[in-house]
Amino acid sequence: MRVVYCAPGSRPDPWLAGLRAALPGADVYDWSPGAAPADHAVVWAPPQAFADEQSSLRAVWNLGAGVDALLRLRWRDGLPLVRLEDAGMASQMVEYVLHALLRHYRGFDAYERDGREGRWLQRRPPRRSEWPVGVLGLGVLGAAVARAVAGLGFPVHGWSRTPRTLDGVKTHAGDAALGDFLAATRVLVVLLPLTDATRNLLDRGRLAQLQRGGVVINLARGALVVESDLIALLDEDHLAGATLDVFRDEPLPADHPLRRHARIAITPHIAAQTLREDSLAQIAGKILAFERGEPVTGIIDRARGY
Ligand code: NDP
Ligand code: OXD
Repeated sequence: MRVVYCAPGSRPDPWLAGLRAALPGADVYDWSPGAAPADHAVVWAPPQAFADEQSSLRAVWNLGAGVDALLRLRWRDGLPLVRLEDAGMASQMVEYVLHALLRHYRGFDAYERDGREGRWLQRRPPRRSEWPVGVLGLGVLGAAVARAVAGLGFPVHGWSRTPRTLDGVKTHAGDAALGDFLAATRVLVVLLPLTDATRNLLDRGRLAQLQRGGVVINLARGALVVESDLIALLDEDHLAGATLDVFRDEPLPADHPLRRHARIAITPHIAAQTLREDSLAQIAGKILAFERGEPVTGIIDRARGY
């Protein structure tokens, strides 16, 4: 079995070594134009030339949960494209959201500013009942986050395309339910895939439906949010803050307005990083199952876009 690796910008050696260890006997190599045709590809954001050249692939294994970059390429009809499912990302996402949520809810930014500026000021303690959290996307990552936040005693709402049931979470499904979901939400956690249906979903009209004093935590993809609308609603004091891990332009340019806004905290797309050992173990296990003719989970529905 031949396995080609293609993740431009990454250092291939540890990934190739990991794949060789996880798939003993496989011929594993890094892709460059003209490389031998492989049976399986392990990729992150490969170029179109890769998809064009590798015409014998039986499946493509994405080194991430999001497949928007993969779906921008033209692939052979019917070729299975498979994404990572959790692989150590759900617990990272939970940590990130709990940190961001508690920081906004407890007003730690204001206390840190007071500390630096010489003030000693005790504000009224917040009530969790006044800080309902809405999780957009109740998939592998969103469901883990919704459960963790509900476990802390916050009211939690969740939105998905099809109906979902989660203990401790009031769930909403489909476009018709989005308005009620937003109106019930003060802290919005975005964990939707970027698809034709979700691009620019959070524009001025929708963000304005969040409760006054709302907070946006976007961990999914930058293009889900209209950034200029988010900034306008922060400047108008409808929204109180935002924590953003993902952006339309990545790396975020050094002079970008999102970096300079006093109420926006940013991180460089690290909310849940791909863990080499966990992801290669998952992918190798699925490749072996696939080769035995067994069903594998995580195959993308190309028409749906995730
Ligand atoms: P899943 O595919 O498991 O879950 C997607 C969820 O979004 C599902 O609940 C799905 O609904 C819902 N959804 C999709 N389209 C719509 C729609 N049009 N309307 C309403 N709901 C919709 O994805 P994951 O949880 O694994 O990952 C989510 C995203 O997180 C990834 O696509 C990626 O962009 C991002 N990500 C970011 C990382 C970071 O470090 N910042 C790291 C990893 C992922 P349904 O349940 O009905 O199918
Ligand atoms: C992913 C990501 O989709 O890292 O896995 O954003």
